[in-house]
Amino acid sequence: MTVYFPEVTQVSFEGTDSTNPLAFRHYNPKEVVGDKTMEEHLRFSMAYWHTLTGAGDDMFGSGSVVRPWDNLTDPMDIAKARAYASFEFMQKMQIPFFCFHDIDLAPEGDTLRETFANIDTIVDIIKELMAETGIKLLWGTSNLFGHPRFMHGAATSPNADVFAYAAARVKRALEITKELGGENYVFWGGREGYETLLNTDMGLELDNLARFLHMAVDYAREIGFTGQFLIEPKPKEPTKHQYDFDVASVLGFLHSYGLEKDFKINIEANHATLAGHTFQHELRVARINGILGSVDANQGDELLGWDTDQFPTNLYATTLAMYEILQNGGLAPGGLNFDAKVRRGSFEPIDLFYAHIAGMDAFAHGLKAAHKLLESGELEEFIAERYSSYSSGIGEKIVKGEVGFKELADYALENNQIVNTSGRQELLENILNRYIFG
Ligand code: XUL
Ligand code: CO
Repeated sequence: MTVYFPEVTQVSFEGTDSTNPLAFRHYNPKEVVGDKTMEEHLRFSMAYWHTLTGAGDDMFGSGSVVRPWDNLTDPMDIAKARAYASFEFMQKMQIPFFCFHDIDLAPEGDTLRETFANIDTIVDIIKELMAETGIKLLWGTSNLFGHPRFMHGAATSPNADVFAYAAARVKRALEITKELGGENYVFWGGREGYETLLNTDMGLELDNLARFLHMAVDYAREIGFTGQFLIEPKPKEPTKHQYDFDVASVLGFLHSYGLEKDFKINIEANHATLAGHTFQHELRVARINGILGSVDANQGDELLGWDTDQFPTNLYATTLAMYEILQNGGLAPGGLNFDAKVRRGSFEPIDLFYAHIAGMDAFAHGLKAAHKLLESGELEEFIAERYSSYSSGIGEKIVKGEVGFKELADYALENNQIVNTSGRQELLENILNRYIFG
C-alpha cells in the first residue's frame, strides 16, 4: 500500500512538557472535560478542499504546494491518490470527520453525466476507506461557485438554466452525502449575491434562493436524508454583497420564507470578522436563537481584509468560541471543521500536519479554559447581578408585561435618582486571562 506521508507515523498527545512539534500538547481525545471526552466535544473535521485539493494559488500567483501525487498526470489517478492520502492523513492526525464539496473529489467532465461518473468512482473508494477506518462524513456540499457558468450566481442566477443545473448538482450531492452517512449538508452562498444593483432584481433572486432551499429540503425528505441542513453566512467575497451576510440576516431570511425549522447555521470565524463581527458574536446570535449548528474553524489576519482561512491559533477566540459552544450543549451533529489552509509559502506536506496540530491544540486549550470558566460561574454571577433590576420592582413588572408606557412614565416621574454600576470590563478581562493563561 502506498504511504503518502512517510515523514509522520502518528500524532499523539504528549502533554504540555513536550517539545515534539508532531505531538499534541493539549488535545487528548479520550480526556474527559465535564460531561464528555475531548473528541466528543470538539468533533474535529478536515476540509478536503484545502488539505487535498488546494494548490496554494492566490489571486496573484499560481499553485505552490508540493504533494505526494505530483508525479501523476491523469486527473482521475490524482483524485484516487488524494482519496487514499486523505484517510492516511486523518488517521495519523486522529481527525474523526471530514467535509467535502462534490468536485473536490474528482475532476469535472465535459458533461454533467461525466462529472457525476467521475465523482461516483471516488465516492466508492471513500466509502470503503470510511468503513475500514471508522472516519465519518461531517458534511457534504456542492461547489456552485467555481466554474464560469456560476458567474451570476447559482440559485440566484438570472439564467434559469443555471438554476436547473445547480439543482441537479445539489440533488446528486445530497444523494452522495446520504450514501456516505453524512450528518449535515451545508449551503454556502458562493456567488449568491450581487456585484451591482443596477442589473439586479433582488426580490426575485431572494425568492428563487428560498425556492431552491425548499426544493432541497423536499428532495432530502423524499430520499430519507435525515441529516441537519446548514447555511454558512459570509458577507462579501467573491461578490460585493452576499445575501447570507451574517447570522442575523440569515435568521431574517429563514423566517421570511418559512425555512426556520429546517436550517441551522454553520459559522465560519473568518466570515464573522469579514462581516465586522467577532467570532463569538456570531456564535452568540446563533446560540440564543437556537440555530447554532456547526463551525468552520479558522481565523483571518488582522491586517488583511479578505478571507485568509488561516488555521486557528488565537486562544482568546478559541476560548470564547468554546464558551458559547459549551453553553449550546455542544455542536453535535455539527462539529469543528478546519476550513483552513496552510500559507502559500508553507508548501511542504509536513506543513499540513503542523497546521492541524496548531488548530486542534488551540481548540483543546480553549475547551479546557472555557469549561473551567463556566464551572466557576464567575461571569454568569456577574451578569446575573448586573441585570438584577429586572428580578424585582419595576424591572420585574417590565419583564412580566405588567406595565406600559403610562405606568413607566409615572414611575420615572417619581424616581429622581438613577444609580448605575460599573460594567467592570477590565476586571472581567483579568478573570478571562486567568482562565486562559493560569
Ligand atoms: C468559502 C467557504 C466554503 C464553505 C463551503 O469561503 O467557507 O469553503 O465552507 O462551501
Ligand atoms: Co467555510
